[in-house]
Amino acid sequence: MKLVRLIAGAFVVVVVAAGGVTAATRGTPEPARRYVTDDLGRALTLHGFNTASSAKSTPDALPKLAEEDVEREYRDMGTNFVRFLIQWRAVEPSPGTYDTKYLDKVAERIAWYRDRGYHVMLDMHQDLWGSGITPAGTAGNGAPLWATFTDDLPVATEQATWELFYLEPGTIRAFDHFWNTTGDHPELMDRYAKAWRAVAERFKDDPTVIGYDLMNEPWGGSVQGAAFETGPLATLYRKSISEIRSVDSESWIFLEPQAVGVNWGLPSALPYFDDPRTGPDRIAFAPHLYPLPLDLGDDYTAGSKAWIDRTLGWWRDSILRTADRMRAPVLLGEFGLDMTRPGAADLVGKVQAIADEMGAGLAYWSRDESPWGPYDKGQPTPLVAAYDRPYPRAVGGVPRRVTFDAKTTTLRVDFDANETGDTEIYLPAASFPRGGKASIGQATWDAKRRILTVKTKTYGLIELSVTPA
Ligand code: 9MR
Repeated sequence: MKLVRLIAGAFVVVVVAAGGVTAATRGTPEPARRYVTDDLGRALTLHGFNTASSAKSTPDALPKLAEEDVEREYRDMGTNFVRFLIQWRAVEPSPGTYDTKYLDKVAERIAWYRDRGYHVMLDMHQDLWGSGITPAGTAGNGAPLWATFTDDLPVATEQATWELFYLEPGTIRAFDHFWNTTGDHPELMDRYAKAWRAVAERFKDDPTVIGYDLMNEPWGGSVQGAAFETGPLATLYRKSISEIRSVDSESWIFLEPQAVGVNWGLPSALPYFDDPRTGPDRIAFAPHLYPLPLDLGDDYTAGSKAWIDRTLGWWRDSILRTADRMRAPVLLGEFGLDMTRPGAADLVGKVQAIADEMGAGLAYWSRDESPWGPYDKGQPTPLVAAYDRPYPRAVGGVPRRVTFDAKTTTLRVDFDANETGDTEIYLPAASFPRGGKASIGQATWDAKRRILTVKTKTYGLIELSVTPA
């Protein structure tokens, strides 16, 4: 564990240096007001969960989740979004053969979300390449065995934390083959891109599926940083975008940066990606956020709080700069922590406020039953109260500023109205027991779904305040 702290400590120094240099030279970037939009063109605030880590290891690659769980989540936290984990191993069990039964089961779960007004993003999840990196099959997940080539290089099975498996020679070799760094398996990236086409073909007409997250937490093997993001990773993204767009021109495509470093606040080098669809691009940037001091065992309390806040600031600035270069809206695809730790609920509130300020959606890691999740052993954790917050699910215009003042229980949504549709606001029972009233426009309250629909004029700046009814 000492070594881990040492390596991590060195990264902190790099983060500080990078953060300091960028702050000194470029100032704090302003959010660019780009949004993921729905079918009507309304700006969305995506607020939900990663569902679920359990899908990594179940034989059928489906999360341990029943329809009642979706219902409970909606009732308790008013979520409108899910980052739904799928696995390449299940999509393409043998090269070029796609498992339609698996995709049908995914579709069945998507229907549970549709019935409750959610948007679903499919996330092709991997950690540590795939189960084939170790003989027991318990370390990695995602890639099929037929796509796993470690060349019999070792992967030590005892690791202080799961991420350290990434540094093992066998794991690195599996990635090097995939990225065609070795030159031995040029077919693998094409297979992956075509697997995405099969998924897109299945879901292209499903309005509940808002888009596709091409790869979870990409890792470059022996090619790292900018060389990786502008090299093999960009190649994979271009191939996948092209395959997806050959069948589906509507869905959003979500791109992740290299995870190591960027998850902590270091800059990403991901370039702009052209979207071949007709009409405006639908490519979004979907980074993760795991503040390094938390990984090192600190809590969001006293001495560490200011330190964590600083790393959050660096993360925000780096992400906004990359999003600007990519001309893409931001979705925070993962953020989460052990909710039994002191200060955890404060940190969840803080990250939600940062996401609002950035105009970004958020998917908490994760929906699994555990001390990190909203429920543990059937009982709510402190996350339920922290994550049940008022937010504009869909805005009939382009938001300028969204803030919630807990002291006065006022949600403020300023936006430049357009003709896309009504604004829908979710209001929690705890702070808005009898619903809300809108300062302008005509509002209707749906008590069952806890949604206030506000019809305003369709041009000009709208300064909407919502207070308890
Ligand atoms: O929380 C997950 C942990 O239980 C697993 O052992 C680990 C390896 O599969 O993955 C964790 O989830 C990670 C996710 O897959 C990717 N982003 C970081 C998450 C938390 O570490």
